[in-house]
Amino acid sequence: AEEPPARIALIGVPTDIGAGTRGTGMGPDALRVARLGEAIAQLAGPVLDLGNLAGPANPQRPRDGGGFRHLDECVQWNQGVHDAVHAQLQAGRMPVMLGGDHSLAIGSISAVARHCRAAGKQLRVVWLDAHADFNTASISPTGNIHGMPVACLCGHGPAELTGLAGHVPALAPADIRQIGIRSVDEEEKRMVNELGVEVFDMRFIDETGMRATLQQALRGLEDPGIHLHLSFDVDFLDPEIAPGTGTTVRGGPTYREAQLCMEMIADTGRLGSLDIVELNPALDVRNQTAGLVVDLVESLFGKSTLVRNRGT
Ligand code: 6HN
Ligand code: MN
Ligand code: MN
Ligand code: MN
Repeated sequence: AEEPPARIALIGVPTDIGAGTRGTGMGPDALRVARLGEAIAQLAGPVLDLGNLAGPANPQRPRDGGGFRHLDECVQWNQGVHDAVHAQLQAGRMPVMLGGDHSLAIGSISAVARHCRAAGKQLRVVWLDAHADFNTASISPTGNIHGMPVACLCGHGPAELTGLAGHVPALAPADIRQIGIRSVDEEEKRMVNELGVEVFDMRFIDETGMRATLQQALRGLEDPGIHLHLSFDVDFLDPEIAPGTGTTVRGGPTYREAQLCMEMIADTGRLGSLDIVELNPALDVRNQTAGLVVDLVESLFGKSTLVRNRGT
């Protein structure tokens, strides 16, 4: 019998252009070595691995006069990501980004936003991260663009990055849910609060529990007209279980909390696109963080720990 056509496409984005610490450029291959594609295929059917996108090398420059590090190179990478993601969505496949640092979410989510607008779908973004990634060049303490993607998507940033979707902003703050947040710069906090992004920070998760947090964050996803994009920054996880990333922050979700989070997202049935970002093999221990990510992605694609189906 002939193989059914692939409904899922892996896109490698081997760059650390937006990060302060080098090494996320090796993320895509570390995920392949940990057998990400095979794991997804077991659960969700044939997967097409498109290999790695190409883009400029990391020149390791300091901040420019505008406050950015590597803006031109970051724009080039994101144009490539945008085009690749848009093409896969048009072909009816779910794009899965193998990052790469988190700046690539500007390219991927702008493409998803453009696709949703044309298809009459409503976009919802769930952002799993220790950080809010809501800096602009003028308030960023580092100039690293991986700390700026959410601001860019909401229209706050340079035109080359805010305009990729063809409409500005690509994303309304009301369409974002951030979960796991525990490190936000002072000025960045003001931005997040002024724009009214829904943030389920670690204090909220501690006090409310992961289950009730996710129930709130995923509210409204029953509507079949919704496309859910998940942007999964590996530093969301507690560094005790996920050392292989550059900007670790203590006090993150445990293994089981993260797994429940993925299981509940899987239960919505709305996942339409995915970024896996900030995995840094140069900081990892025997590829264990990559292995953990594959494990969590299995839950995201429906691998269940339920012994008996309780009909939710
Ligand atoms: N990430 N808020 C810090 C900055 O440099 O803007 C850290 C950003 C980390 C970004 O992990 O995707
Ligand atoms: Mn991030
Ligand atoms: Mn982060
Ligand atoms: Mn990070």
